[in-house]
Amino acid sequence: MFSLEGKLALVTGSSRGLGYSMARGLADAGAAVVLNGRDETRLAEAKSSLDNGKRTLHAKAFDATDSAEVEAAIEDIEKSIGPIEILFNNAGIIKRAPMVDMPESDWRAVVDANLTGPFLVGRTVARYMIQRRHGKIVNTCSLTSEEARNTVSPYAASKAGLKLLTQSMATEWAQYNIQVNGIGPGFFATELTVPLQNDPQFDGWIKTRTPAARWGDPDELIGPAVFLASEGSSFVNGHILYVDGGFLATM
Ligand code: GCO
Repeated sequence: MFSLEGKLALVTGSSRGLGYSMARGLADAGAAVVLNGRDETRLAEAKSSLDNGKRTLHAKAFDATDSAEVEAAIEDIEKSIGPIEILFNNAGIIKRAPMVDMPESDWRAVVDANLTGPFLVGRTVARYMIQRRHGKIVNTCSLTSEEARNTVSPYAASKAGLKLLTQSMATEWAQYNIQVNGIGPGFFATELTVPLQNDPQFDGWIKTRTPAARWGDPDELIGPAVFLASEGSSFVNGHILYVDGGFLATM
């Protein structure tokens, strides 16, 4: 029930980081995977690095926040590659600054990437999934879907919004046999968190605040991602699956 053989998955923001790891895991579970990013060169490098001769990989560069690009890209994937049966809305950015110093442009860019993008890509793909009465959508949420943290206000506000967008999608699309859920990574060692990993005080806080007493390894997201993408979660709707070493389980 956890095989993804014969399925086509689109993973936005999969040139690097958690999206890259989840894309690799979905491919190893049998899915054909369409990688996505805004930078063609970086996307081609990611596809090449993942290509081990056994994985079925495609690449489609588009900006998930641009509705015209999204609609054209999804139509092209559906026509030239195949029906998108699994969507991971993973693309996202972060800007860190105290709210009183946060440039408005940074606020708008983060909310656009982390909330408007999943809305645009999600509802465009859902139009095709609804016709087929089948689909799986997974939105990359965050610990900040539940709790705030200093200096990441637009990220937290957008990820909290993404939790309720996930529940909204589940509410409207479950009747069409589309399961929409979120995956909530805790603190993982990726490019996005390098400044935090390199901060001895923050690194020490993570290791004491997290019951597992360590940062997550991106490969540890793969099992939960495959579960949410597979028929094993056919009656799971609107759930945010936190993969956080126990961070949210404790005060
Ligand atoms: C931060 C991190 C976030 C966290 C994530 C945990 O600055 O807080 O970059 O991306 O890792 O929110 O769920």
